[in-house]
Amino acid sequence: MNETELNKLKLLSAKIRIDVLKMLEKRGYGHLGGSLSIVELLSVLYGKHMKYDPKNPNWEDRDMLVLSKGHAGPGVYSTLANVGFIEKEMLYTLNDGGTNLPSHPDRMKTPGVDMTTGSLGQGTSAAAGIATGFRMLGSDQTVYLIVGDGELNEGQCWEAFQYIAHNKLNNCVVIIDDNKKQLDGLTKDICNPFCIEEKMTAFGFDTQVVKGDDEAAISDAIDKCKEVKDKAVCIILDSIKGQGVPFFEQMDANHSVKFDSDEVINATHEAIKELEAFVKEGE
Ligand SMILES: Cc1ncc(C[n+]2csc(CCOP(=O)(O)OP(=O)(O)O)c2C)c(N)n1
Ligand SMILES: [Mg+2]
Repeated sequence: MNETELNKLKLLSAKIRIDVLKMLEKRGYGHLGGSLSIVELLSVLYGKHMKYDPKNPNWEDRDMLVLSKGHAGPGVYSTLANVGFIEKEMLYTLNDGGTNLPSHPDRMKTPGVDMTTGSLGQGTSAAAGIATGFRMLGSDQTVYLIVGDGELNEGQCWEAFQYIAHNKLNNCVVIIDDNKKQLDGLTKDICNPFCIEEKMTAFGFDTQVVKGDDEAAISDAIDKCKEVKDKAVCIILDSIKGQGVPFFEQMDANHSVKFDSDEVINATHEAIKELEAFVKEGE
């Protein structure tokens, strides 16, 4: 990837991160850690790889995203606002009564949301079904599936992975956000997934591991997935829960954060200030 393209993605990552922070602060609470760990991934997907039309969200030939770890909805909403699917003001309606931005994605409510998710595990089967549909239609569309490392506790994930691998559905890019934490602690302490890379390889996937904050590496990994023929593909994101904001990276309980203390609010404002300066300099 050339420097201009990389800079464009880094700017998009910064803008997505800013809006996640702003919308959650405005709400007063929310799923911060797992939204921030996929910011660079979302930037690379929507900034470079995915085929979509914000003016026509239901365009039949689009690529699709299934955010199986649906609680990271704010990450996706912020992305959709930055690529033109929704207005930025809408971000501040998160979780309001009657909102079109529920905390977990709902494809009937939000333009650009391709699958309703939130009950962990279920998005994996939905993506497997979508990929099967694309295959049956002879379409070259791709579905990108984002799964959490804690979500791997759900047996349904492994059924879906086995199906995807067996059917060599390389039009379903399985991306596991290995941010090492789940709701209430470290994934390895709660239900150890052991080596996810070895597991996915054993399940029959062509598996790559990339740093979760490295747009160029993530993009290269997606390019490599496109070259794999006759085999399912998996990317493991070696990410950090709370990624990109040192204060939140270091916070122990950063799954759902309350913005009710000066410490949290000041750290949020400081991060937004730095990110906005980065965007200003880059544009
Ligand atoms: C079936 C189901 N059980 C429990 C929950 C509650 N829940 C929401 S997020 C979460 C932890 C998920 O951890 P992980 O997949 O690692 O997500 P991340 O670290 O990316 O936030 C849990 C248990 C849920 N949404 N669905
Ligand atoms: Mg996790």
